[in-house]
Amino acid sequence: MTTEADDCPVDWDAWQPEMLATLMFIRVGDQVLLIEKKRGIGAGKINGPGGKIDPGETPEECAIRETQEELHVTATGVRKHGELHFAMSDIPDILCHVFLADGYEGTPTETDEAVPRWTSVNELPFERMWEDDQFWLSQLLEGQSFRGRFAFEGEHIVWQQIDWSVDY
Ligand code: 8OG
Repeated sequence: MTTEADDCPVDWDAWQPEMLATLMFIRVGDQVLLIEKKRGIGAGKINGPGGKIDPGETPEECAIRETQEELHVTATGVRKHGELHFAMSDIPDILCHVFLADGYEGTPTETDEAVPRWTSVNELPFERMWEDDQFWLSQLLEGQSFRGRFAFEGEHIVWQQIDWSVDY
C-alpha cells in the first residue's frame, strides 16, 4: 500500500463514480450500532447500515431509509461527516456518503438484509470489516470529518489518502 501521488493508479481529477451509496453509524454512549450484512456488496462483513442511493433521493434520505429497511430503526441527530471514494478493480467504483447519528427511534431488529450488532467503539471488529475502515471509522465516531480516497485490487487497498480538513 502507498500514499505517494506518483504511484497512484487512479486519475482522481477525472474519476467518476459508477455507483452512489451511503453509510450510517448510530453512536449512543460508547456503543455503535453495526450490522452483520447478509447480502449485497460486502455480504458477510460487519459494517454500518447503508446502500445505494435511489433516483431523486438525497444521500441523507437514503442513509435514513436504508437504516429503516435493514434494522427497523430511524436514526436521529443525523449529520454528514465523510465521503469515501472507492476505485475498485472488480466491482463498480463507488462514492459513499458517510453519516453519524446520535440517537434512534424503534428497536434494532434482524431483517433479511442485516443482523444488528451493538459494538463498543473501543472494540471495533476491523478483522471482519472492509480493509479501509480501520483508517477512518474510529475517528468518525469521535466526530471527525474526512474525505477518503482508496484504490482497491480485489479486497485489498493498493493506494489511499485521507483528508481530515474537510467540512460538510
Ligand atoms: O446496496 P449495497 O448494500 O450492496 O451497497 C454497498 C454498501 O457497502 C454501501 O453501504 C457502501 C458499503 N461499502 C462499500 N465499500 C465499503 C468500504 O470499503 N467500507 C465500508 N465501511 N463500506 C463500504 O461498498
